Amino acid sequence: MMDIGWEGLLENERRRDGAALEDDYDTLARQLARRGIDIAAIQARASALAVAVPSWGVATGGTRFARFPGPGEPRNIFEKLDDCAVIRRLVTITPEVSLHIPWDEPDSPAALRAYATDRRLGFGPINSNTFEDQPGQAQSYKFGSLSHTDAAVREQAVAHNRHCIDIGVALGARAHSVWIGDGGNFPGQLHFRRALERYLDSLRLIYAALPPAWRLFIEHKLYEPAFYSTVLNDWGVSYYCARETGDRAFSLVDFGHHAPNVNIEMVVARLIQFGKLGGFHFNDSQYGDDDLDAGSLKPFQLFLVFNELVDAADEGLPGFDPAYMLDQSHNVTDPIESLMTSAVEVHRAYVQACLVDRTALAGYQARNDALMALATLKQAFTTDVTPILAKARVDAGGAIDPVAVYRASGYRQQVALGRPADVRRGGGIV
Ligand code: RM4
Ligand code: MN
Ligand code: MN
Repeated sequence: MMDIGWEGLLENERRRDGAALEDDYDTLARQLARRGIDIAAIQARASALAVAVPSWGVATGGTRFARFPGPGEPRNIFEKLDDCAVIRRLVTITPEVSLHIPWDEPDSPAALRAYATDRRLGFGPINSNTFEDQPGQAQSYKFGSLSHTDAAVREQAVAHNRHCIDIGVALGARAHSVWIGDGGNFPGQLHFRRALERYLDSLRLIYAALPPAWRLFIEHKLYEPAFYSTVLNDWGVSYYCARETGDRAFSLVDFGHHAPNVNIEMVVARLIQFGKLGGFHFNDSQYGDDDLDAGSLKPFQLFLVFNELVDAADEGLPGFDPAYMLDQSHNVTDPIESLMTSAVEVHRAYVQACLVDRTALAGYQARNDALMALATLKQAFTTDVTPILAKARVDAGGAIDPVAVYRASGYRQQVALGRPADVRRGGGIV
């Protein structure tokens, strides 16, 4: 890895800002103690959170119109892991990378695993890709993949997913995540029921290849790239398919994959109740699958989702173990900065949710005191938990202010010297 001298930079930061952090932390500790909350217990919970970073997220994204590559973009999966290692080093709560195959297909999974281990990184869920054609591929996904009318296309798509699982096994991953672009642009194009049946048949074949300790995640999406109908269009269909497929098949919730204004926290609660919540792709959105930075637009929504998650965790619901991942596209920012900031915002929402006075909330709900029920949530949401997040990072060897340390390191400028600018033109989806 590039010799940046992180230890020295972090020491400097601790020397300069450590006392102020302790001061802020002690003040918050007293404030929480008055509410009957032990800050050390909250910090212990904060330290246990893990959010996977998407391999595709460390490269600059783009829109349908253009891509504006930044300096020092990673050119291959090894350089991507270098960038993920920086994120892990500074924010500490991102120990795993979620790979996209074939975008990041390793020639040698064993070599990639060793490279990751050297950088204290592991592998989160593997993501398959049957939404675009690869050079030399026998069958085209133009009209779908797992739900295609032609059995040969479905077989190819199933084989690709099985191949992803094989790679994941070699890398030490424990879950496989499937998102398909299958759908229709015109009324009449697809027989809705038949298409879903074909999808389910394909999914069962993928599930049959799942190693015993693995989980299968299926990700629904309302529209795009198909703009009239998609095969796995909403959480209800996702729940149905997960249930039909098997005990280790679960629904994955991507924040951007719903109709506008959908109550995502309630979708989450429903999936929890039905025992089928697999995990998340965190991001934020104004209009659709915008893939903006988590918590940048709707931090209260993110908090409300975590409120459901903490509620379920506190109840100790059997089998409740959602996997957390970021899924974002960074078009105008340095991807490392965006991913670090997003991980911190997810961390923040989680810790805020841990502060909810659940006994008080249950009482207000029982008495139908709507105003005080909301006030209870708002009390947690408006608590500035920044010192807890920073302390959790520092105690794990990370930064008080990850973006400031990253900027001071000159990492991007240094890697740019060895990573010539990418001059590819045209749009890029992520
Ligand atoms: C999709 C979906 C998948 C992601 C691709 C790149 O919209 O969110 O999770 O892998 O984009
Ligand atoms: Mn996603
Ligand atoms: Mn998406």
